[in-house]
Amino acid sequence: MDESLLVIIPTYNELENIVPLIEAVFAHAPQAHILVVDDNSPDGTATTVEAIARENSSLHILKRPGKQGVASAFLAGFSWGINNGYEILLAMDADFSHDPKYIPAMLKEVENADLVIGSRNVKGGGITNRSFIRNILTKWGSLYCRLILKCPVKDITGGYNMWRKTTLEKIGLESVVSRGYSFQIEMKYKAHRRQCSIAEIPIIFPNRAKGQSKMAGNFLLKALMDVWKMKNPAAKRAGYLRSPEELHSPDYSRAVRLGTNKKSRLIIELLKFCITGGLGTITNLLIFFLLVDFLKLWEIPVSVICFIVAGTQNYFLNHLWSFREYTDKTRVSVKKWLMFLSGSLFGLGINITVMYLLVTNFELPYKFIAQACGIIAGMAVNFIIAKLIIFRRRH
Ligand SMILES: Nc1nc2c(ncn2[C@@H]2O[C@H](COP(=O)(O)OP(=O)(O)OP(=O)(O)O)[C@@H](O)[C@H]2O)c(=O)[nH]1
Ligand SMILES: [Mg+2]
Repeated sequence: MDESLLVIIPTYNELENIVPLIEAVFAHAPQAHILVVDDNSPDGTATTVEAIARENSSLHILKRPGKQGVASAFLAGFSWGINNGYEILLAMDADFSHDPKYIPAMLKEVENADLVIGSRNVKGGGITNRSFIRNILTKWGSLYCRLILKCPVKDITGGYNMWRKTTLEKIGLESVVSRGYSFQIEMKYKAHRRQCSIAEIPIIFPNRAKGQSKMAGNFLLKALMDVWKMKNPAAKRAGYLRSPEELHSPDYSRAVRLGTNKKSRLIIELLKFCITGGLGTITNLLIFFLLVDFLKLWEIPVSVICFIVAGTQNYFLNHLWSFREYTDKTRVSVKKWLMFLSGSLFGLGINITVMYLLVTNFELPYKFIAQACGIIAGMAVNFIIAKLIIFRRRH
């Protein structure tokens, strides 16, 4: 393969990894050029790379003034590579999760493909040293995206990808709006939609050994929501399938920020609210079990205690997590806490009323259906009270 190869590595505080990684890339692909895209890492990653680049003309650095996120770093790297005439562009992380030993195999594969993915989800690939939960999320997350987008890629969230310049041009970098994990999904989905041929080769993906992760946990949750926006016709509304002219209009980025985020934010808040409610229920049951079954205390006052403790936990979790964009994290107000407990009590009232009305007025095959409807109605009322009254957005 004699087409020119550029390896693009975004960095933010990767001082511990970057030098050995550069050496490893050159060891496995001596003909390659490397572009490090650094966002002014406080640990001085850029200074170290610059020192090596002075001695080695195959190493380049793109310095940006501040942290702008990994997706934007890749896009900047791709543009730089295309403008400088590289034919093959390989994106990889700096933390050794993407082992450079796979580069020769990827190069071989890209001879007959428009995009080659270093894949954790094909036979022979996998993840090591990562928590069970993250493994499951990676596998099921990819499957979920595949089903929704009807896109056959098995590792759609992965970031170790070898692109032909022509593939990136077909996608149109200016049309890519996603950030975080969604960026990886959008790029591959667009390649698939533009009829590009996609190959996946197995890679073993170890967790990062050195340095700190910069990926926020909620990026994954956001990515799971974003896939719905990538589909037609929602995609058009959300800006995923805009024409280049529209993308360059001054109102565009604002429209995308406001338009796309509103709905997905509501869904994320609702999900977080439900998770918080579930955790509250567990706390409630645990205390009840300890006090009533172990200590043999009287059920009725214990129920009240359980309600107050679980309600308080819910209030704090919603304050700090579910609605954190609206709340001033340093200020927890007693008034709002009491309002939250009253709201929960009201929700409980709705729950019991709905359940009672259903049981007395309808012939249900199972009574728990009535209770389930009651819970949903109670939760919905609780959520509305929390969102519109207790954690209302402040201007
Ligand atoms: N230029 C630039 N690079 C970034 C930024 N955020 C992360 N990176 C780099 O992007 C790559 C991926 O980031 P990671 O923190 O490893 O994200 P991740 O692989 O999803 O998370 P872990 O599995 O926990 O490591 C690494 O090389 C980071 O240094 C950023 O804002 N700007
Ligand atoms: Mg990583």
